[in-house]
Amino acid sequence: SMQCFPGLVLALSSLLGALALLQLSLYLRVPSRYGKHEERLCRPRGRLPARCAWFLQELPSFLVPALLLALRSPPRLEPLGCRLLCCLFCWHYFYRTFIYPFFTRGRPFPLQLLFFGMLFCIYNGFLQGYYLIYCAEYPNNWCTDIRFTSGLLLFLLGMGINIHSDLLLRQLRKPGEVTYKIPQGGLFTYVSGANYFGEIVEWFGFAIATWSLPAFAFAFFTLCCIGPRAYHHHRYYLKTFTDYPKSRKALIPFVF
Ligand code: NDX
Repeated sequence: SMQCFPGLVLALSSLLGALALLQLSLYLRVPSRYGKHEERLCRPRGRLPARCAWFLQELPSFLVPALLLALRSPPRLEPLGCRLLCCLFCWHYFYRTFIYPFFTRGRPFPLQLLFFGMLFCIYNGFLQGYYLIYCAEYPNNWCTDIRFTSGLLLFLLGMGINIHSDLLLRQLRKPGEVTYKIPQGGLFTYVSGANYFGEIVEWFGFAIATWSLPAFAFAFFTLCCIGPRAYHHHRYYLKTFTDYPKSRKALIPFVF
């Protein structure tokens, strides 16, 4: 049966950190080619409806840790590492897999990116789940530790911002529409990438609550992946809409 190999966790986390840097170097100048940054000439054959694409892409991040959790035997008594924290991760991906895709009004998604996205979700789902279920050990009073409580709070706050902002974006379009408009309301009042800001806060909260290398590596990856994307969205809006709110920042309210 499976057990904890600290070397494996270290290796996988380091590779995730390296991927984050690769991502940053690739996408700082040019945005990743999906959504509003996709080239017009892309063959329609190489795409899948947004609904299927997001469902398939994010499913492994829910399924892999959920299966690891279900197959863990004998069940651990420590409730925190094994259950609550892993369930937080699964909870996010439950939303992203089973709720978000069914309401999205996004454009068809490129198959090639879907493939890499899925690989990424398998990798990260395994790393986070494996670490929390087989390796993590917390003292009995971790529930009252400032890292756990503040991290959990940030996680919930970020998730709330992310879901609310996703909803505001969706409401910009009628079903079947594919045009872009200026997002309004919520945190979009302050930043162009309100959904991304929420997601980043969420995963840094998760990292603090779990106080673990894999979770910090993932939070860093998220920052390197969607941070530049928020910046490219911002530039796109400034270029496209002459009446775009001047005081709005790219990612961090009042700062950047
Ligand atoms: N999926 C995370 N890398 C990614 C997919 C792409 O969950 O090869 C990372 C995720 C993947 C990426 C994933 C990993 C790295 C990959 C990358 C592709 C290349 C890259 C594989 C897995 C890679 C290396 C080199 C390392 C191998 O038509 P539309 O689609 O634009 O419509 C949009 C709509 N909308 C508007 N509608 C009207 N008016 C406007 N002005 C609008 N603006 C937007 O709203 C969409 O339907 C919707 C949201 O659009 P957008 O662009 O704001 O968000 P999007 O990027 O689609 O993300 C959706 C949500 C969001 O909440 C975000 O926080 C979360 O997913 N997310 C996204 C990416 C990664 C991630 C979270 C994470 O790292 N945690």
